Amino acid sequence: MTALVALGAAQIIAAVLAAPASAPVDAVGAVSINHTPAAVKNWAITEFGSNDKTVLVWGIRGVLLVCAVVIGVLALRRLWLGMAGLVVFAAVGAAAALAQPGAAASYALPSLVGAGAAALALRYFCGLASRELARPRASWPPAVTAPGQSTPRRQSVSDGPGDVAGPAEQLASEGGLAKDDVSAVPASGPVWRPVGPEPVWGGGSPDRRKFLATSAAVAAGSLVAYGAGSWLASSRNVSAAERAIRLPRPAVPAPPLPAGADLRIPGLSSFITPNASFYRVDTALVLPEIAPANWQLRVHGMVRRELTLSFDDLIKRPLIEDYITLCCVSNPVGGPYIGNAKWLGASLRSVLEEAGVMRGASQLLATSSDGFTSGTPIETAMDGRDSLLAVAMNDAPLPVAHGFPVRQVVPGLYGYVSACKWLVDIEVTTYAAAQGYWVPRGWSAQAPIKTESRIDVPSGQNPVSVGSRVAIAGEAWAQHKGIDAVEVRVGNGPWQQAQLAAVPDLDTWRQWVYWWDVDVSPGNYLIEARATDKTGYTQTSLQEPPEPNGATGYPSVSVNVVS
Ligand SMILES: Nc1nc2c(c(=O)[nH]1)N[C@H]1C(S)=C(S)[C@@H](COP(=O)(O)O)O[C@H]1N2
Ligand SMILES: [Mo]
Repeated sequence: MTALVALGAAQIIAAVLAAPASAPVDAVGAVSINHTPAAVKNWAITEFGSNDKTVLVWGIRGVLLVCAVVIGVLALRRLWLGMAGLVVFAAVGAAAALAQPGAAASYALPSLVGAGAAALALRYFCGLASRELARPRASWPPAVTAPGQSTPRRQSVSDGPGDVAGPAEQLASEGGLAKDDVSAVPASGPVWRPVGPEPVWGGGSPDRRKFLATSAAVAAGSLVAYGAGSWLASSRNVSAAERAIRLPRPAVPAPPLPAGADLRIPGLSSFITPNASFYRVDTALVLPEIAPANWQLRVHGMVRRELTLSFDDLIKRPLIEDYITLCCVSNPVGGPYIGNAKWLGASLRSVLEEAGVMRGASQLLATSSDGFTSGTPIETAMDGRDSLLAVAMNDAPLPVAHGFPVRQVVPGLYGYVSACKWLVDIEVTTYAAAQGYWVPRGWSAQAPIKTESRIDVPSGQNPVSVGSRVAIAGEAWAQHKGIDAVEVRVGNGPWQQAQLAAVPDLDTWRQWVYWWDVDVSPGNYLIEARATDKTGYTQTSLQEPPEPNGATGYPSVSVNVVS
């Protein structure tokens, strides 16, 4: 109960402050993301993918609930013990909020007000409960609820879609909590009827009824506050500003998309990845919402002339459009953290030339509004490839999740060293002087994308028949080098040349297909692929994990051949 009151009050304050990052759950989440050991974080990204944050937020709410039970039990013994627990709580929430990038002193407010409200609730409920405790014992222990009976109900409540299920589940567990609190109190009359779904507040003393009624009212009020707070925060977003943007025509349009770029084989990923299904990897629990009117990019450090660009300044520059395949270093062999889009943006090189990079500088340290940093080799950013300060993705303004209003995109480098989203600052520096976010966490300071391939079909789910013709197809990539060949082998048979699809330029992945006439005897077969890039390098068979600079090994799929 106390937890609900605290969260409800805190969320409202966070919304009023228009600083979602100051809400305790999100702040604690953000801090835990930044302090999670890299191994755990990598595991979370691989296990839960883009759902890793949902899991984290629910984890924090779970921990909060457990702590609330402890505080409640303590408070029943000694009120000051419970209060002390709340103080610790408020301190953790406030400290986490204050640690957010750009935090003002007011960021501590949601946690403090939340804890204050919780303290009032705690005192009130303890008063009621202790009066109840003083009552004479009747039948103890009371009839027990069959464990299986209330549980299914809770689960069915939590089965709904994320946000709707959230508070409802909390209410359900909170109901359980209140029940447990009260069950510790010897009660008179029939308390626990052996039925799950019906509420237990039937008989009992007036105090008891008052307790339960007030609990229900406070719980409902807190949930409404929590919901309203979350809604307020999300309604103050930048979607209107995003819709209002009119994108200028590119000075350098993308090369025409060749007719055969998409092989259109069922099960094969499309050549262009739609924005809605583009993978997302970042450390942001609350997506930064930056209105273009408030956006600025500062370019400083080892430059002759410091620059500050507004959004208008940026899109008035000649814009370049290009197809570029973005890839995450955490992508395992055969994995999903890769996507191809048509980007539009200002030339990063031209901005750097205007600033005048000083001799000796080696690294561009890009910083996002939420404090993430990526370190890009200056040499790569300036060697003539389409390094972009991107404002659009597939003919639409950047989605907020992909860095609105401006992000960096550099073909040929993994995202963590090149693709800073919500970009606000570029410092020209050296590798000796500064490290990007992931470098002290065990990842390489420099990370060019490795020449790799993926098999999309067959998926291996269904058997294939002897005598049939099966498409073995996928993608291969070696951004800014280009793919020269893909080979496929079945079982331990000879490597066979796959057919390559057309590509607009060297910066994208390339589809391929090998038509397999299934002429083997029934059984299980391992299909493997390997790519060769235009420098003549063939991807290695050596299996390496993503850490520290990208997974290697042949992609493979096991198929069952039947007669
Ligand atoms: N601000 C910010 N930018 C970021 C990251 C981040 O955590 N924060 N992650 C990087 C990583 S690791 C990758 S792989 C790409 C992913 O870009 P996407 O989410 O648009 O696919 O963004 C990069 N840019
Ligand atoms: Mo990444």
